[in-house]
Order: sequence, then structure tokens, then C-alpha cells
Amino acid sequence: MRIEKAEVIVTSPDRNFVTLKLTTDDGLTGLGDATLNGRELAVASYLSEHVVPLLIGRDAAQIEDTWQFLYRSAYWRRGPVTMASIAAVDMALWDIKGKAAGMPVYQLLGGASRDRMMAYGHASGKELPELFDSIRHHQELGYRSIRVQTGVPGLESIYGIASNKGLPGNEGVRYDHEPAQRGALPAQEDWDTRSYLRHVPTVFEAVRNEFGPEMPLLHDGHHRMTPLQAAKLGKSLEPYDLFWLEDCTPAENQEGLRLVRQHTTTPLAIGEIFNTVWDFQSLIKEQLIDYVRAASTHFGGISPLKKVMDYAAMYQIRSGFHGPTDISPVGFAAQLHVGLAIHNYGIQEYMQHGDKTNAVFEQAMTFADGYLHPGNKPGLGVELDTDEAGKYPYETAYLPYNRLADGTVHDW
Ligand code: CS2
Ligand code: MG
Repeated sequence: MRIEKAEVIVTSPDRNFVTLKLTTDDGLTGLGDATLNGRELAVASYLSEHVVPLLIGRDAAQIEDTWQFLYRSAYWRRGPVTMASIAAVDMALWDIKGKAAGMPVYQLLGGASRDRMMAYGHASGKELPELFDSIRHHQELGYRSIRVQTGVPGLESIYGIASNKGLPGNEGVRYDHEPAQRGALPAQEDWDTRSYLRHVPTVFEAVRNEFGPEMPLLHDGHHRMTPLQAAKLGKSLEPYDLFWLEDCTPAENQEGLRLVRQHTTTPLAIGEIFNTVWDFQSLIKEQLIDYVRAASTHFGGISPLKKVMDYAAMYQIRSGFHGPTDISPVGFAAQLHVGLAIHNYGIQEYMQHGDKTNAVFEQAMTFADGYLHPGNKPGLGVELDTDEAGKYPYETAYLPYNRLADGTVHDW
């Protein structure tokens, strides 16, 4: 079974997506997600210029060998563009292997370790009443676990708040197509860590008073704090029993996590911008985190995601794969198959794609009562409608960035 054709498809139904489609000489097709939010064309070009020529004629059954070949033969290792490209090839080959075997990919990874997978959704509101409405709305959609983000007094526009924008008809409720904005330049948002640190515990106190102690609550710090500030936030949130505090620091300074860890028992999740198993190496070995936030798409695909989770299992660290809408339905399916198969599944972020995206990508995945399942179609269970995809050409879109009150650029 040889790879005969490799196509890179860029489409922008609700947002930009980069998809690799491989076709074998016996007519099987496989899809892989290579979407890198705000830098999509760099990955599309890496794939078409440098990877596609290497794939034609290769044995489609050799997933591990192809991964190692693309990783090692490039000499220049890691980085989001390279790893998203390798991820797309890896996923597409798993998709093909599943179809060849007549089995969903999770069967090839060891079979299901559970019946269904708990998901969490994103509730947000600039003020508490909007936030409470958003939490109730998510409960109505079936979510049992909810991420909570709010505005901060004095700050006009910050990460994670639906009331900044939102979908037509869904303003103030969903945050699904955030945060990349179509347009020639990135939007500027504002930030003040001291105001944030004072405000967030009052929000969680209010949410617990309104909704009770039971519901798992999550929060994303989005890389903005120093280790000391993160330690302080973790400590001040302890009474509200968070499921996790995510990306409390930028995490390039991995040693900084030791300080956070020594000061708080709030569980920590990190890794949505990590690209390889090695980025997690010391964080896992030193047990500085509780959840692996990698996404199959930015992490080199299904093969390395399974490996990092097996390593994490030795330290009781669980999965919490990155699932925003900038992971395409293909990348999302890929990590659902991993999540169903591994023993140390934790939770899956699920923001829900829009109708146009769902028309481009036909999906076997299901979401019911707050739980996900990848479905039982052979392969990943996702097919791409090329006619639909062709309706939506690429549109320039950038993620926002932050400036402090004095004009300094800050982590976004
Ligand atoms: C986020 C993302 O889902 C999350 O936890 O941190 O919304 C992130 O901002 C985007 O994926 C950036 O592309
Ligand atoms: Mg995040």
C-alpha cells in the first residue's frame, strides 16, 4: 500500500483550517490536521514544498518509520510549523491504517478504556450575570464541567470573554470562533496582572455560591503570570476546588513550575503550545503538572500523544488535550481516539465547531450528556467535502496580543 497522492487543502469555513489528504494506490484516503492558528500558510507551504515530495511512493503502513524519517531527516527539529506538518502525516496514516483494518483508530491503539469521555466547555462573561447565563447555557447543552473566564475591572478587552465578540446570534454566550480575528492586523488587548489576581477569586466564590460545590470548574491563566504570581493565584483559588488551573505561567521557564507547585494544591494543566514529548519531560518526571494539555495537531500527531500519555501514566498524570476550534474536526477526532484508548484519560476540552465547519468536515464523533465519543467508523471517522471546502478560501486572520498600561507588550 503506497502513498500515491498528497494534497494540502486550505479552507476557511468559520475560520482557517489546513488539512492534508493522502490517497494510496489501492484507493484509501486519510486526513490529517495541520492547522496553526494565525500562521496557517506557513504550515501549508512546509507541507507542499518539503513534505509532499517525500511522501509519494512511501509505504502507507509504516507510520512510526515515516514519523521518525520526517522528524530526523529535516535535521532542524521541533517547532510548531514542523510538528503540525508531521502531525498531519501521522494522523492521515493512522486514518488509512484504520480504514485498511476496518476498525476505528482507538481499536488499533489498544481498544476502548471507557465508554465515554467527559468534556468541558467554555463559559464566559464580562460581568457575573452574563457569566452565570453562559454557565447555565452550557449546562443546557449537556456540559457537566465548565471553564470559567470573566472580565477584569478596568480592562476593556481580555482573553476568553464571549462578550467581546461572539457568534452572530450567540453574542455573550459562546466563544467558539475566538480568538483569531479576520483582518490585516492583530487586535490589541489590555492586561494588568495585579487587578486580575485580585478579581479572579471573587468570581470563583460567586460561581460556587450560585452553582454549588459539585461542578468541576476550570480556569485558563493563558501564560500571563510569573511563577510567584501563579503560586499566589493557585493558593487563593484553593477554597473553590478547581479541576485545574491552566497555563498559569508561560512554561518556557519550566523550573518556575517548581515554585508554583510548592505553594499550592490547585491542580495544574500545561502544554497547549508544546510541540514534543521532550517539552513535557521534566514537568512529568518532577510531577510538576497534573494534566497534559497537548493537542494532537501541534504535537506531531497520534503517535507522540500516545507516547507522552504512557509516560505520564507512570506519575498519575492525566490527559486534558487542547480542543479549541482552531483544532480542526480531524485533529479533534485524532485525540478522541487517543483519549478513549489510554487508561489515564482526564478530560477533553470541547468548544464546538460552527455549522459551516461541520458541513466541510463530516464527523462520526458524538457529544451527549456532556460526554464525547469518536464513533465507530473505520479510521478517524472524519471525511472532507472538497466542494464545500472550496467555497471558503483562506482569509488573513491573526490572534490578538496584549499591552500593559504603559505600552509594554505582555504575554497574550
Ligand atoms: C486556549 C485557546 O483553549 C484554550 O485553552 O488557550 O483558546 C488558545 O487561545 C487558542 O487555541 C489559540 O489559538
Ligand atoms: Mg488554554
